[in-house]
Amino acid sequence: MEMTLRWYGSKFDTVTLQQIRQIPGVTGVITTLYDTQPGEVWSRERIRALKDEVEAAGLHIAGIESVNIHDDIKIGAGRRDEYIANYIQTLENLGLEDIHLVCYNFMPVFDWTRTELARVLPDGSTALAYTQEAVDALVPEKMFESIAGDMNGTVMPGWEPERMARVKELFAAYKDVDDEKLFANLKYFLEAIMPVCNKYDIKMAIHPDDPAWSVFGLPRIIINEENILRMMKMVDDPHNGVTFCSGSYGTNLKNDLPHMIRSLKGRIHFAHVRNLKFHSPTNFEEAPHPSACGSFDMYEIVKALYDIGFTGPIRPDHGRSIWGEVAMPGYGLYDRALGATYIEGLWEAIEKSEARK
Ligand SMILES: [Mn+2]
Repeated sequence: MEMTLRWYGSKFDTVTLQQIRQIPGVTGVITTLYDTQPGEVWSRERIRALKDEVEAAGLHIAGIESVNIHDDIKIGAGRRDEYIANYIQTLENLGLEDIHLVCYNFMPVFDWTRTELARVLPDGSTALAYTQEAVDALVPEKMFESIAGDMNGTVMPGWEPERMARVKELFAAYKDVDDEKLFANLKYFLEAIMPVCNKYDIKMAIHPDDPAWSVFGLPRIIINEENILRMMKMVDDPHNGVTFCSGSYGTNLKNDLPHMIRSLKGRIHFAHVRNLKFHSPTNFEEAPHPSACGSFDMYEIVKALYDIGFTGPIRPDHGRSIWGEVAMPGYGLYDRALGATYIEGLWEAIEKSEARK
């Protein structure tokens, strides 16, 4: 595995490449052109400039998170074929710049959903949190308003104000899309992009829906082992792979995370490793990474990744806000740095104990 950190670019991120470089063991970043819109072609020049900037700081681009998918592709309507052609062009440009990993998601309307961005924990730190009760009490158009005040002036991925202004319209566009239709539209998209992925060896890594169940009546398909294995089979190409995100699949306590990892051997291209602490099955917060701080056995998760021979990038996922840091919620420096070194420690211990057997 390679330890990485997500970085939104110097115009958007409160964390600098120089700071990331000083986290022990971190050699790469997972980044994006954050100011591009879904459906837009990423130019080679802009990709090259991003790469040069990262490399000048002594790091490299380990992958892109995300190249977002236009809603027309997910809905299977409108200008879908034009947007797929643009997506293929973007993949080609990434391939020409020697970038071989792309994370994306196929969630309708909302990306990840949290109901609090700064739940105060007993130690005074703050974390993102979710309760189903809070979602049930909201109409979707109010979702953005309810959390916008806690964004610390940042723009959060999937929650761009321009997009949220169109929420009502988007809901109407998805009204005939159920799980089966969404699967079919995902298959159509993947079949169209696999040739360019094969040509440039670009690993596509779908991120799970978060939380891993339907919110506001919208279809959600990347939520459990059965569905993700269905997706792997429906386009059976190693470039059609997975971002294994423990904190997203883990929102549903029925998901056996180590078992899922083992069942996806060869298809996990990227891993987000993080812990959650549950107060009830539908009330949880994003905990510090160590097992002792949350509900997951992080050793078992990392061990499963080790056992399947995982060689891709890992990143610590959302961190808490600690030590007074003001950053994009979930994406401060300090707690993610602690998470990175903790995961590295688990990995080293597993590797050495396995070597001595
Ligand atoms: Mn994730």
